[in-house]
Amino acid sequence: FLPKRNELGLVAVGFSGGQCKPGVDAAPMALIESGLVNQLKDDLEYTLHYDNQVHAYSDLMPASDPPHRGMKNASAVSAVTQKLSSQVYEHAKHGRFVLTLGGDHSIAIGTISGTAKAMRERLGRDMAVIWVDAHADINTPESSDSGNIHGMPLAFLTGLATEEEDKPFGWVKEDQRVSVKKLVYIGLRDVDRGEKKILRENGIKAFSMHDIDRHGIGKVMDMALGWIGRDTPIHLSFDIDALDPMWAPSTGTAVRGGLTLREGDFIAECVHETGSLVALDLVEVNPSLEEQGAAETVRAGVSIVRCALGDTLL
Ligand code: B3U
Ligand code: MN
Ligand code: MN
Repeated sequence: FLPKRNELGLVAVGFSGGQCKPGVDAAPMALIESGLVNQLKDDLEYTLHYDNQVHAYSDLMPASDPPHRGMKNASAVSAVTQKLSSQVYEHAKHGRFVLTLGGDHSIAIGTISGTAKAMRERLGRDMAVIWVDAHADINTPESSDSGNIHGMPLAFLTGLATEEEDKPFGWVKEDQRVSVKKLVYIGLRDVDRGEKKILRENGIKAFSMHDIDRHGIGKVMDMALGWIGRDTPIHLSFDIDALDPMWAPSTGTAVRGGLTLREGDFIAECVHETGSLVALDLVEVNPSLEEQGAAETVRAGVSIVRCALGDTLL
């Protein structure tokens, strides 16, 4: 069920409406300008399917976007993720590996719904999600204190939060969802109280920074991949704030005590080695924050993507 060897679909998403800080929309261009796309073509020998544009989806922006169940920019995030879902689905349906460059983490509502549906259709299998992040991003609109949708994507993707109406997120249907049993977290260290309850009550597998300190990243990856099992397509959603601010300072909600860059790369390498990785999101790089560290944060993002796409040290 592997993606066709070296066929890569790229979607660049310049969208920041899932949170309140401008600048995260500039990340795709910064990543591409730093040479990422050329490296994937030249060093890693991918055949690229890319429409050569950073999507801002301006035509989809609503004239007004009042709060809905406490969610900020609900109509905008809904419209963007629904469109993105079909873009990602198209790539995955053709057997391409799908790389999405964000943007804030709300865009995962689009990417994961797209790949989950394509994997069900192509392989008749439920997809697993590895979510690498300082945060759990599984608040329901009601449990969220911030109202920022980048803290909620997994609630809509797992069906823990639902909507009757098509808008904002009722369009995410059963065949586009992932099971809570097939979700694995790595790197957590800033989880809201309501989210801890959600993780506990649903038996969701999570490896926090404490677990990484205790077992080491090697053992944690063995356990994470063991939980998912073989021959299960995997979507890796990588929030750059999983890395310690020492390596990735330019991100909206940096939290100290995170992964080293090498640990982040190792996670990506291990997931690549399974041969089951079908898609990668890289999100929350914000080059306008901590300007001193912007270049370094972009470099860290490039490194993670290269590792997930098969770059090796030797
Ligand atoms: N859990 C908080 C904070 C947060 C989530 N994701 C990020 N920050 N990047 C929230 O707003 O839901
Ligand atoms: Mn996140
Ligand atoms: Mn985060």
